[in-house]
Amino acid sequence: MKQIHLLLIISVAFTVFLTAFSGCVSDRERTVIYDNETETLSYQGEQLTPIAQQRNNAIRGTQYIDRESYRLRVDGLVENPRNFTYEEIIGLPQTSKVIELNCVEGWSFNAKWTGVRIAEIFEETGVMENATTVIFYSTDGYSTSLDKDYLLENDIILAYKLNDVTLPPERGFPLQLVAEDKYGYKWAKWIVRIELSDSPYRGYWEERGYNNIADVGGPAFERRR
Ligand SMILES: Nc1nc2c(c(=O)[nH]1)N[C@H]1C(S)=C(S)[C@@H](COP(=O)(O)O)O[C@H]1N2
Ligand SMILES: [Mo]
Repeated sequence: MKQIHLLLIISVAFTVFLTAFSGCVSDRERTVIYDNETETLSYQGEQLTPIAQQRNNAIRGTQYIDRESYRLRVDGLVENPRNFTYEEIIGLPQTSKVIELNCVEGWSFNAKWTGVRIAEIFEETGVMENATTVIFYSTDGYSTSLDKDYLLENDIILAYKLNDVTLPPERGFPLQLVAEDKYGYKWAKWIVRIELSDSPYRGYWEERGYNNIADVGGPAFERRR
């Protein structure tokens, strides 16, 4: 009877050890390959966080968007409202930069982002002078906004690649806003519409008390009447 107990304890301990150990190894050594694309783990002397170790966050889980039928609607205060196809977006001039994403929950990761500068989209659609606010809408009902000037002055990009890999569905395929120096909740994923407006706007988390400025290091919450 004693021996059976001992055997049971040993086998349980071994299983626990094996599970923990294998998870650890696969996390550290796995290079994620999606559709024959190999992940880049350093760029211009900077260490990038492997996708497998990057956390993500979404109000209603992963959205699956079809590449062929996808359209990015750009409207509001623009001369030429337009629907861009995925091919049209990736055909625009391409920019890459290494930027850290900081969630207000306290986690962060560093990645190489590749995509199109918002300025290119603005040029294509003829953004009007009086537009001040840019609103991003996603398929999960999420939305957020940023000042037009912030987007232009900082060469903010809409990314379609992450560490040189096409943005995976769980990470926002086809587009995630790379809102440099802003908290993660400004980094809209699964963007399907960009609206130019001349009045202030509060997005999903902003409406629930999060700061509309969202500067990394600044206050996460905002006192509202
Ligand atoms: N459409 C959509 N975009 C979103 C969210 C969301 O729930 N829905 N969550 C935001 C929050 S709170 C964070 S921290 C980042 C996480 O981005 P990641 O998946 O690239 O880590 O996505 C942001 N963009
Ligand atoms: Mo977040």
